[in-house]
Amino acid sequence: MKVILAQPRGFCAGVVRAIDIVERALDRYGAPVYVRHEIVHNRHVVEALKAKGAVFVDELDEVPRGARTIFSAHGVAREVEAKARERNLPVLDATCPLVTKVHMQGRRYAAAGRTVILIGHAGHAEVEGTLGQIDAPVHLVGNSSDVGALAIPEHEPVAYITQTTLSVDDTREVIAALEARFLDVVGPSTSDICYATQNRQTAVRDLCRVVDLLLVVGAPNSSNSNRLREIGDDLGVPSYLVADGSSLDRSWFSGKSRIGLTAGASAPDSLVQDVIARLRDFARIEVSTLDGIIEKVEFSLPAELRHSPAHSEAIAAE
Ligand code: 0CH
Ligand code: SF4
Repeated sequence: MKVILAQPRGFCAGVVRAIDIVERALDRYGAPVYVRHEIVHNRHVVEALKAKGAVFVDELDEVPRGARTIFSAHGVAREVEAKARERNLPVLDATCPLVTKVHMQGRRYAAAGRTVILIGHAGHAEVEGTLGQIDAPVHLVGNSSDVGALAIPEHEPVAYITQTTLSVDDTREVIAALEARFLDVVGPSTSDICYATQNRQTAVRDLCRVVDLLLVVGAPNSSNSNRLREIGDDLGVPSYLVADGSSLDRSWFSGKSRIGLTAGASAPDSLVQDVIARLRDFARIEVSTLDGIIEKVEFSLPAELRHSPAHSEAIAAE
């Protein structure tokens, strides 16, 4: 079997930064440090950090007063920030700067008198955070049929913002529906879908032209990973979201000779290697990488952590 890897795949700059923040906080302040929500949506990453002394909580009520607390890469609502102040928690914010940019954009549109529409998936952590970062009513739409149901007059000035990890194609359709429904619509030139999401989706599309089965390494609750699997399915390539090598089912590969392999932005490379090792149990394989974009994006760390050693590469390899 040929195994062809997508380029780019795996960790994005926001995930590297978020994991570094937890690692460096542990180094600098010692265990425990508390993390609200999974730092990124990957159980292996969470378990590796837990083993080093991070304590993951769903809500800030579970954090002892005054204890060092980290917000996840997906961002939080303003009421969560307020709760942290009320409980006197020293906070390190691992919200990806590209998510923060969407918060600021939404606030700017609201301040300019526009009704803000967020394109995103109800209940997702990033969407909850973005809805709660704008001090004005925000309307959430998940797809183009939700646009028809919006209780906003057609002449009202509206602006859209988006979740960062959506399908580029689906979002284009929702924006077209908004433009058809409202007379005065503004939004970011393409959308707020981030560079990493777009690049990984383009790479999967290219990969699907040359493979007859697609494996996406990622967690079931990872939005960007799910979108990669859907692209494969939409292109008629049988596609599976797998947590690691143990998720593979030998029967999937019967009659398949070219296996595409990619990973969501929150999936460490060690899990990709684990999948490759498992494939070796099934057949003799030859591994190559399809040409694609080389990413060079890096985000700076909070000032108080800049001088501690970096660790995300170690986590990626664990
Ligand atoms: O793709 P989602 O947003 O579910 O998150 P993830 O899998 O943790 O990947 C990192 C993206 C974080 C926020 O954009
Ligand atoms: Fe940031 Fe994009 Fe990565 Fe999300 S997927 S953490 S927005 S770079």
